[in-house]
Order: sequence, then C-alpha cells, then structure tokens
Amino acid sequence: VQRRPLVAANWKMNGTLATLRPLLAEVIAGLDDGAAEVALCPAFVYLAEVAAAVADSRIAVGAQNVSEYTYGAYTGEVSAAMLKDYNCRFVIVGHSERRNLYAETDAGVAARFRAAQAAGLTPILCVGETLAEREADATEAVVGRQLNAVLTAVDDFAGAVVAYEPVWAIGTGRTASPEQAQAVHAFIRGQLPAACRQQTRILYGGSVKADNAATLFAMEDIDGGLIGGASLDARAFLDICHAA
Ligand code: G2H
Repeated sequence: VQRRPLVAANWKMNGTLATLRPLLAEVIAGLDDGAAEVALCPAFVYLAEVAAAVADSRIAVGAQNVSEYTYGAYTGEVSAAMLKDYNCRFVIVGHSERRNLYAETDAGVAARFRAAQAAGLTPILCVGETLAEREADATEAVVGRQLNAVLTAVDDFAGAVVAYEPVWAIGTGRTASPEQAQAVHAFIRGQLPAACRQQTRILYGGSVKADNAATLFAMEDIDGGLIGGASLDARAFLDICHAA
C-alpha cells in the first residue's frame, strides 16, 4: 500500500504575527511540489491568517486542539465546527503537552477525537511513552492503552492519522533512533483495525530536524512527521518536507 507522507508543523504557543508572517511567506514560497502532504498547525488565533495565506497553495491547515463538546458554556474552548469555519483539515488531539500539562485523560482524548471526526476534521492522534515508562519496558503497554482508548470509542478509524511522539524526545534534542521509532510504529500498526491498518498514516514526532528526517522517514512504517521546534525555521521545515 502506498501511503502519502504527511509533514505537519506544530507551532505550539510560539511567535507573534511579526515572526509568523515571514515564516509563513517563506514556507509557501519555498515548498516544492513534492509528494508529501504538508500542514501547518498554528495557535487558534492565527488560523484565519494562515488559512487565507495558504489558500492558493497545496498547504493544509490544522489546529492544535479541539473541544470535546459541540457547543455551549465552555469558556475558552474552541469547537470542531469553529475549526471547520476556518478551513481546518487537521486537528492534533492528545498531544503529550495537553495530556501532561493540562491533564487530558485517555477518555477526554477519545472524546476530542470523536468531536473532530464528527465535524469532518482529520484527527492526528498523539501517543507516546515517558522516559520512565520506556525504562520500565512499558512502551507498548502505554502506547497500546492510549490507542485503545480511542479505538474502542469510535465506530471507524479510517482516515485518521496517528503520531508517535515519545515524550522523552519532545523538545529535548534526543530523537528516537529510526530503529526505535520503527519498532513502535510497527507495533501501533499492528493494533489498528485490519480494515484500515495499511492505509493509516503513522507520523513520528520528537526533535525531528532537517538532518535526521530522511532516515526516520525511510523506515517502513514511518509516514512523515509532526514537527515542533524545527517548524519555526522555514529552511529547516522545508528541508523536512522535501525529505518526506
Ligand atoms: C513533539 C514535536 C511536535 P519537537 O511535540 O509535536 O515537537 O519537534 O519540538 O520535539
């Protein structure tokens, strides 16, 4: 099965218009018409700006989070329908920073995933173990639990994207080796429903840089990346997109 690679930038809570506008312009201008799908995930307040800027390009837009509720008295939250209004195609759900800093649970992540799907957004479901969990040989147990919480809550997983992001590699400069990542990606693929197992894209995230992207993306079950720090540098991000 040919899976189209996806490279998604997760800008997190970085920059302001003063820095993001030039970054955006450089990414749009520098992107070749290669095979990989490319998405930018800015903070909510910049979705309109980014969506307008990429409208005539092949770049898609994604959000970094979504409410599990459809609408109502949830101050500070943003619904999936609101993201659709701004032409979002993707939404990251269950990023480890959401799980660890904002106490999102497996059940809450599953509810967000369902809300995204119901609105026609493509969820990018993040899973990954901490260093302590890896050292305790619990990587598969943790990743399997995180994945299963969603698989058991949805009718259909087809079309969704998974991102394996070992927490110990996020923003630390410590990347999983291609072999370490591939082993977990193969495990994840094995857990997916047979009907969509081969079609589902599984991205790697965690200190992907211009100089390690190609070897990671060359692994059999690695179908692109979720890029944090390096996506804030246009040249580095473009090199990563072109490596996919
Ligand atoms: C992991 C990744 C993007 P970074 O969080 O989601 O960030 O590339 O900075 O490790």
